[in-house]
Parts: sequence; structure tokens; C-alpha cells
Amino acid sequence: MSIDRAEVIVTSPDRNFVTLKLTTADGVTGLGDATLNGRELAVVSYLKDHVVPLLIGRDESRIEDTWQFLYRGAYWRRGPVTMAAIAAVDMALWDIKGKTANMPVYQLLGGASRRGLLAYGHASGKTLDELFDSIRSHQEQGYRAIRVQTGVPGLKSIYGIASNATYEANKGVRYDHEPAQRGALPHEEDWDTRSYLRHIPTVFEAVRNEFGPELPLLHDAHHRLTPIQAARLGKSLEPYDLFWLEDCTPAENQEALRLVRRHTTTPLAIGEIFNTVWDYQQIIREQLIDYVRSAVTHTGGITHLKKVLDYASQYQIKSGMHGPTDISPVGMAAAMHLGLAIHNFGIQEYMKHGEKTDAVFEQSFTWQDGYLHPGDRPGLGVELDVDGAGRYPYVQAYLPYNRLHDGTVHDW
Ligand code: KDG
Ligand code: MG
Repeated sequence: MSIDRAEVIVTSPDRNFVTLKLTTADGVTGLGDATLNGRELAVVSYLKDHVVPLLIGRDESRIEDTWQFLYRGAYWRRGPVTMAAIAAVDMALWDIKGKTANMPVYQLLGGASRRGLLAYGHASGKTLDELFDSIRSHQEQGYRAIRVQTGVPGLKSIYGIASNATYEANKGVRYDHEPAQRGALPHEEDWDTRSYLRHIPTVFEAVRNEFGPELPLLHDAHHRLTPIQAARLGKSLEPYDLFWLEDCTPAENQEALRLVRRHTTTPLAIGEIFNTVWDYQQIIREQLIDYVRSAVTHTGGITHLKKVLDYASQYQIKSGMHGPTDISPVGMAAAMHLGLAIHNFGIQEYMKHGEKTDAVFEQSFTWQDGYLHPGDRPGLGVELDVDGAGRYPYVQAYLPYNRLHDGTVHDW
């Protein structure tokens, strides 16, 4: 057996997705997600120009060997483009292996460790009333854990809240809180850390008063704080018992988390922009985080993220895999299979895709009472309607960026 065909399919039903489709000599197909929000075509080129030619004729059963060949063989290691491309190959090979074995991928990873995956959704609102409505609507949709993002007085637009600009730029087509906007240039947002730090604890106090102590609440600071500011935020949120505070600092400075940890017991989640186990080396070994946020799509696939999570498990650190709308249904399926199988599963982020996306990617997962399950179809359980995908060509889109009031570019 060998890989006969490798196609890179770009489609933009509600937003851009990059999918690798492998076909073996006897006609078994496998899908992998290679979507890198705002930089999609870089991964397309990496795959088409440099990876696809290497895959033709390879034995599709050799997943680990192919991973090492693509990682070590490139000489240039790590980085989001490389690791998204490798992830797509890896997922597609697991998909093929599952179909060949007639088993869902989670069975190949050791079988189910739980009945389903607790998932959290994104509630947001510019005002408290809007936020409360959004939380209630998420509860009605079955969510048992909810991320809370709000507007901050004095700031026009802010991460995590659907802005009118986003909606208009996308010509009325957007997911609830999809931050990438279609158009030739990125949208500018504004930021002020002092206003944010004053406001957020009051929001969580109001949410706890309204919704009680039980509901798991999460919050994403989206890389914007210095270590001492993050420490202060974590401390000020302690009375509201967060499930986690995410990306409190731009975490490439791993040592920064030591300072944050010294001041707060609010659990910390980090890693959606990380792409290898080496990005986590210090923060896992020193137990500076509680949840690993990486997506299968951006961390070299199932093979590599499982290694990260196995390493994390030695320190009682759990998974909290990234699952915004820019992870395609294929990437989400891979996360669900991995999350179902590992022991140290924590929670899964789950933002629903749009109707057009769900029509192009036919999926087997279930969503019931706040829990996800990948389903029992052999492989990953996702099929791509290639003709349908062809009806939605790539549309240029960018993530926004931030400026402070004096015009300085700030972390977004
Ligand atoms: O592409 C960027 C998004 O994936 C990111 O902004 C979403 O931070 C995010 C989250 O926690 O879902
Ligand atoms: Mg995040």
C-alpha cells in the first residue's frame, strides 16, 4: 500500500479552511486540517510545494516515521506554518489507519477514557445585559461551562466580542465571535490595560451574583498583560472561582509565569499559539500552568500533541484543546478523538461552525447535554464534499491588531 494522491483543498464556506486529502493506492482517503488563521496560503504553499511531492509513494501506515521525516528532514524546525502542515499529514494518516482498521481513531489511541467531553462555549456582550443574555442562550444550547468576555468602558472594539465592523467587513457572514475579517487589510482595535484590569473583576462579580457559584466560568486575556498585571488580574478574580484564566501573558517568555504563580491560585491555561513540546518544556516541568491549550491542528497533529499531553500528565496538567471556529471540523474531530482517549482530559473549547461549513464537511460527532463525542465511524468521522468546497473559493481575511491610545502597537 502507498499514498497515491495528495490534494490541498482551500475552501471558504463561512471562513477559510485548508484541508489535505490523501488517497491510498487502494482508494482509502484521509483528511487533515492545515488552517492557520490569516496566514492560510503560507501553509498551502508549504504543503503543495514541499510536502505533497514527498508523500507520493510513501507507506501510509508509517505515521511516526512520516512525522519524524517531515520534522527532522526539513532541517528548519518548529513554527506555525511547518507544524500546521505536518499536523495535516498526521491527521490524514490517522484517519486512513482508522478506516483501514475499521475503528474510530480514539480506539487506536487506547479507547475511550470517558463517556464524552465537557465543552465550553463563548458568551460575550458589550454590556452586562447583553452578556447575561448570551450566557443564558449558551445554557439553553446545552453548554455547562462558559467563557465570559465583555466590552471595557472607553474601548471601541475588543477581542471576544462580535463587533459591527467584523459583521460588515464580512458582508453579514460571520460566526458569533470570529475575529478574522474578510478584506484586504487587518482591522485595528484599541486597548487600554488599566481600564481592563479595573473592569473585569466587576463583571465576574455580577456574573456570579446572577448565575450562582456552580457554573464553570473561563476568561481569555489574549496575551495582553505584563507578568505583574497578570498576577494582579489572577488575584482579583480569585473570589469568582474561575475554571481558568487563559493567555494572561504573551507566553513565549515562559519564566514570566513564575511571577504570576507566586501571586495567584487562579488556574492558568496557555498554549493556543504554541506548536511543539519544546514551547512547553519549562512551564510544564515547573508546573506554571494547569491546562495545555494547543490545537491538534497547530501542534504537529495527534502524534505530537499526544506527546505534549502525556508529558503534562506527569504533572497533573490537563488538556484544554483550542477549538475556535478557525479549527476546521477535521481538526475538531481530531481533538475529540484525542480528548476521549487520554486520561488527563480537562475541557474542550467548542464554537459551532456555520451552516455552510457543516454542509461542506459532513461530520459524525454528537453534542448532547454539554458533552461532545466524536462518534464511532471508522477514522476521524469527517468527509469533505470536494465539489461543494469548490463553490467557496478563498477570500482574503486577517486577524485584527491592537493599538494603545498613543498609537503604539500592542499584543492582540
Ligand atoms: O485565530 C485566532 C483565534 O483562534 C483566537 O483568537 C481564539 O483565543 C482564541 C480562543 O481562545 O478561542
Ligand atoms: Mg484564546
